[in-house]
Amino acid sequence: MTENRYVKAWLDEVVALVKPKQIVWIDGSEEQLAALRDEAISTGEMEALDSEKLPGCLLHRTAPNDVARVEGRTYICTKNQVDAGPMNNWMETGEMKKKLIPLYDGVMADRTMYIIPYCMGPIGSPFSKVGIEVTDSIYVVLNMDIMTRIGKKALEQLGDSNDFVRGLHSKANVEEENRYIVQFPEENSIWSVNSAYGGNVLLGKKCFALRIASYQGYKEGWMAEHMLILGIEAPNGETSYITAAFPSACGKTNLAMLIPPEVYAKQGYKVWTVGDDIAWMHIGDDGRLYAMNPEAGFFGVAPGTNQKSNPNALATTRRNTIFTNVAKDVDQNTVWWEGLDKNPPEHAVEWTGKPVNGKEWVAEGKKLAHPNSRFTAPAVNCPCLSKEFENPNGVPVSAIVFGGRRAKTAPLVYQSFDWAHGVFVGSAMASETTAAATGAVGVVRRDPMAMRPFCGYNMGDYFGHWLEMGKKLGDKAPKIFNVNWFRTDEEGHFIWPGFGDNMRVLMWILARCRGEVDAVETAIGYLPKAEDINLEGIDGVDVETVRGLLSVDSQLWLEDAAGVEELYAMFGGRLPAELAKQLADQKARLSR
Ligand code: OXD
Ligand code: MN
Repeated sequence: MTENRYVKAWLDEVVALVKPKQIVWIDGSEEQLAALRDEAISTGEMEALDSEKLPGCLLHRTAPNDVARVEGRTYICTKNQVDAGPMNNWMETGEMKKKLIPLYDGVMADRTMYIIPYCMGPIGSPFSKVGIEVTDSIYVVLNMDIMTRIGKKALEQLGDSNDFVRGLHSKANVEEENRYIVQFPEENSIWSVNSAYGGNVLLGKKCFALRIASYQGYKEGWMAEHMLILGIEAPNGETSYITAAFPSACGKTNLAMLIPPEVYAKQGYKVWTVGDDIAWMHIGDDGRLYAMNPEAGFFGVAPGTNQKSNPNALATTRRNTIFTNVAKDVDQNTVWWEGLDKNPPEHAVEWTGKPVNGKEWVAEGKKLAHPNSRFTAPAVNCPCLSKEFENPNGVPVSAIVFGGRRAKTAPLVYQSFDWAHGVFVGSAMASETTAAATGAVGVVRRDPMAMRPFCGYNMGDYFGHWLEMGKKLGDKAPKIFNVNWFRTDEEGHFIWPGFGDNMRVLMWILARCRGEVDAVETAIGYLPKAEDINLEGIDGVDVETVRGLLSVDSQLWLEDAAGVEELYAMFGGRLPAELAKQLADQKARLSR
């Protein structure tokens, strides 16, 4: 399908290693994809769902040992360990290849090898980048079709260039003890083996668009971030864009697709989604920062998605969607997950494939869907998709928002003093862990810029890159904020209602960007006056509640600063001096 000599030479090496029974190039045609869907259904790899209620939708179950990203087995391999940094697992490039080659040797001898050319970002954009993923999984092909732009058009975008990411995936025997997700940023390549779960195997997503791309951005002067992108259109038709970084499963998809509360809807405000997970950001010709979503679909967490929390996401999943590890409603031939509604199907198949009485199962406190079960849905299905989604230049960013799940410390919202302080705020991010990765849930861990599992190089250098970008942007830099929707009361209940009401906070953020509202200067940054958060029509929250949500406890913040100090100590000489100074200044302000 291509005459590109770099592609051909690499594929020759791959074929010699995996020794496939058969090779199939994915051209992106609907005929080919339809045939693959039929094949997956006929082998039982996928199940077709009700053609009226969920047309074009499929259900897939992964091995029960393979349901989330495996951070412990994810590596950044470089020549020198210091270039991967202290927050990544590392092995020297050659050593890792020696370990992995036997796992790939002949692994496709009785399988078809699919070659998927794909493009991250709109076809024709100068900021898009091409990857080629080799895989032995039809599930991967069909997911990549939704999540990226695949086939001939991606090869055309590549032309005869050598600038493509080489991705080699084999599900092999899905053995946990031999599972490796390995990035070689210095070689533009990714090797993934013994997994068949989304984030480990859809190599365009976390592996390329964050880990490899963050390194490319460092080298080339742009940024790859774990951020949603949304636009708020004012009644006068002007749209302002916000990007926001939150750790996995902290509601990025919900925020990106929020429904404006009545108070704004009736005035004519609209919210548009550009992306829900990843932003590639470049400095535009006018000196502003522009964000583009490199993906073409949403790989969202299913549990908790419902008509109230995120009607746009739910609508997006009603067609041509792949569901992974959710429960099946046998009578309807549809899907169900915790939080979809209060009515689990009686006649159900739970996520590992066992037929059960769903009502009894749930009543016994057991999960019908896996907590990290997912939908893979095409962006074009989304009712609030921005008309700028395919804009080759992306959208201009007014504000960058950081946020995590913090029961106590962080207030509802605050603004950094300036860009460098904003980089400090992002670097100090922490959050309680979720089910998106294997390991304990609910433990506070530091997750700078929500990039801890996704930064493809030394995070000290990454902080330095952020500071450099700020210098280049100068007074055109977006303003930087921090939010926390997750403060809890004494009984552990969330105080802020979240979801659509988060727009009230975003409106304060945009008013700050336009210089329309003043703020209170505190030790940690600029906080809103409680009465400047619009509460018209909100349920159960008054100005006193907001005052509580905005309180800053210096003692807790000093304890938090000790956590930041520990984090910074990990980077040694690679920590930018500016950040050490920011931390010292913040501690001094808190102790005053
Ligand atoms: C995701 C994640 O799948 O962050 O987006 O885990
Ligand atoms: Mn994510």
